[in-house]
Amino acid sequence: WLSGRVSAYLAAVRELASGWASEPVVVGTALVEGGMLLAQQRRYPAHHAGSWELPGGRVEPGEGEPDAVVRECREELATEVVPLERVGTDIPLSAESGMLLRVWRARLAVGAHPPVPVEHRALRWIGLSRLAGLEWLEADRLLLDSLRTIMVAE
Ligand code: 9L3
Ligand code: MG
Repeated sequence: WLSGRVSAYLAAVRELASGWASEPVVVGTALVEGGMLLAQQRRYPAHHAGSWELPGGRVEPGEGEPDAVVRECREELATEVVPLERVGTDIPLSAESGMLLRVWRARLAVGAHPPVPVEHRALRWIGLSRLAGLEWLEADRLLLDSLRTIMVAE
């Protein structure tokens, strides 16, 4: 009886530890409509304020990346999106945090409301010609070539 309880306990500890070991992921959303990409301007923290990024945020424990994309777009844009596929490579957010940015291409769901800036300073639909001129967060800027590719393919 005792050894059964001990091994069940050890299995639970092992499962917890594997969750801790995995790298935290931040999802970004490449929402492209009619060849235009949606960018949003951060309000906080201070060192990011005024810079532009793809909508998104941290994946919660036990949450899938596409589900996180849908949830973040509901929270930040008050709209409904459909995640389609990954765009570009994993981008390390900073050496200390160990977080990775993983971007998903998405479309607005049929009948979805137009996105609005719920917690951000502004939203902007960006065409190819203005993509490079925007003041992107460093991590997002590294994805511009991949973003161009999906905008052209639209
Ligand atoms: N981040 C960078 N690029 C993005 C997103 C959505 C997030 N496109 C960075 C900024 C923050 C961290 O990831 O340091 C967590 O994002 P959030 O939860 O503040 O949106
Ligand atoms: Mg966010």
